[in-house]
Amino acid sequence: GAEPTGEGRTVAVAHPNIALVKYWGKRDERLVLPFTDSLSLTLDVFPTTTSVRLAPAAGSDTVVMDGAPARGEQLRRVTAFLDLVRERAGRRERAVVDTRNTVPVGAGLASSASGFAALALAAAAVYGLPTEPRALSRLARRGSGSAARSVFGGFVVWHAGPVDALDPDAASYAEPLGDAYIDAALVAVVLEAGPKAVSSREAMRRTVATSPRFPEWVAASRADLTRMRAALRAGDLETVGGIAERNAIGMHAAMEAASPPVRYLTDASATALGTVHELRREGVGAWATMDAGPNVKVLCAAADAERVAARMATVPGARVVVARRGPGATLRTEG
Ligand code: 2P0
Repeated sequence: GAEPTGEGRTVAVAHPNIALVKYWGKRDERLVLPFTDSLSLTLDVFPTTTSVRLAPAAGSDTVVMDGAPARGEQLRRVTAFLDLVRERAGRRERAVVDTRNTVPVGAGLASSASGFAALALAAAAVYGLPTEPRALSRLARRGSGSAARSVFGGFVVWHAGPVDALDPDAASYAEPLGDAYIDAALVAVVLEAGPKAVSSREAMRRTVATSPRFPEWVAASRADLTRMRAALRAGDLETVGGIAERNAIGMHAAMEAASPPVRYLTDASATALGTVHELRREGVGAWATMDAGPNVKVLCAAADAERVAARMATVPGARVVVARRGPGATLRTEG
């Protein structure tokens, strides 16, 4: 484990990631095991900074999120995660967690990915669990699936692991792609910063249980992953972008076919998508991806980022943020 910093606090920083081949649907809810492998890019914007310190005299955990006490489902998820860490570490002390996001929580900009990656690292360090990246990725996965990927920087693949694995928990982890030869940017088009109506957890559950399009989504996703890995190796941004855009549309089609339907995309999202298509018609390499919210992220070459951002800023109500390849989760040494 790492040395605690400051007043017995350990501080970790992690960044969000955006999937180019999406994770949508769990085959095991308790262990957070997905149906499919997914592939993402960790960003250099919107970090989450989380400090954890032990509170041996306390009877319960204290969780502060962006300066206010966490409650309800958020508090329950953090406490459940800390219970798992304590169980593995054979420890009983409660903790004080203070977490600060720089992105609106619950708005489809992956705050749970950066959040649980940072919490996993800080908590593992404080309670004396291994902080080696693969173990950390597996641990972060239990907090939130996409957090398994934010442990690493750059392009990352999260393995679902074989369905018949003897130890499925050990077989599902993320790792960085050492052979992705693309200098990409992601232009985040923030259309709405409010919390979402349906959590991605619930939306996934509903899609798996009721969408007749879920099986075709799983099959398409497998093919997308194989082809995308080859395109990343070949440095072929056009193929990467085309796969990413179709993969995202396929995920949204699967959830819109659920009952009741899950619809995250709005008229503003459609307008932003139209602008991306316009850019392509003009010969600019730009491809859209959308997650569990109305915001649109535009993949392009790093060299085109400012041009793409300027055009996306013409979408009414849009706030645009340019992101590039970001780092994995790190412990911050203070002072
Ligand atoms: C992804 N998303 O691959 C997909 C695409 C949103 C759309 O992972 O239930 O917060 O905590 O495992 O990771 C968002 O869901 O879900 C997500 P849980 P998570 O990025």
